Amino acid sequence: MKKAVFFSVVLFLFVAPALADPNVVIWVEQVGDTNEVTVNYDMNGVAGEIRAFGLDITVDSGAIVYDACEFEPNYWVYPGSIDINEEGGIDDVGSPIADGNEFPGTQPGLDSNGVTIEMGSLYVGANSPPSSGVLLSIFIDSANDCNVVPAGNAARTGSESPSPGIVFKNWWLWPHVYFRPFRFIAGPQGCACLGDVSSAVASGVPDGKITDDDIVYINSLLVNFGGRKRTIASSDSNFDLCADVSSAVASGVPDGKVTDDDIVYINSRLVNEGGRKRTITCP
Ligand SMILES: [Ca+2]
Ligand SMILES: [Ca+2]
Repeated sequence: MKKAVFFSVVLFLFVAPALADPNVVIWVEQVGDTNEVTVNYDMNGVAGEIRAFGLDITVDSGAIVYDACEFEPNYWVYPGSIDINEEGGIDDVGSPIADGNEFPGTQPGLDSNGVTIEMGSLYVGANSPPSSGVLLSIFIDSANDCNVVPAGNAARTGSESPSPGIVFKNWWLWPHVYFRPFRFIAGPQGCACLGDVSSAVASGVPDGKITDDDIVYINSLLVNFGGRKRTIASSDSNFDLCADVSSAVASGVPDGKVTDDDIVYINSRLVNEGGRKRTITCP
């Protein structure tokens, strides 16, 4: 018994300084000028300290969260919807986005002003999740600037956790959690004219008009891989805000990535005139 107490004290002395105030930070951040917002965590250098997250991410000013992706693979356990069979096998891993109709206190889900996230990890020791990183990305559709607010969802993590929405490995250290909101800036910034990315097939400098040269230039960015063109995510160094003009071949709404759909959309606007594509002058 004395040994157990001694080791607990020694463990506390070694671990506690690493968890000095502020212990854990959860924050959100817009990716450049895009409609992507990353949800980030920092365990202050203690890998694996957070065993599970139960978070609400909400937006205001009429904005909606229309997609979520790029989930941190170390937090792949989705307790709200995982389906485990009688043999203990997993029939369905489920979804990190909680069902808004499941029980009170849950955000409505995608295509609304809020989502509830449930993500847990079973990994320990050297395999523990990194001490900081991106937990997931959400995508926001908003005509106006809006606040993106992360918060703990106490109902998802139970009363044993000292901080609502977070399950700690070393709960007895009572780490503090700080949630930091972010002001999302709506609309394209730094792009005067969607679709105008180049003045010639290889320049990459906008010239105030949309022509076939812009299409050829975007096409050159989408290098073929096995016959399929790649996707340029907003985090990619080749991402060009002005090249993201559409989410589908006919939508005309940017979606935070450049794909062949953007090319098809621009092409559809350049109506053929006597076999030659027209020029669209930027406003
Ligand atoms: Ca151009
Ligand atoms: Ca696009």
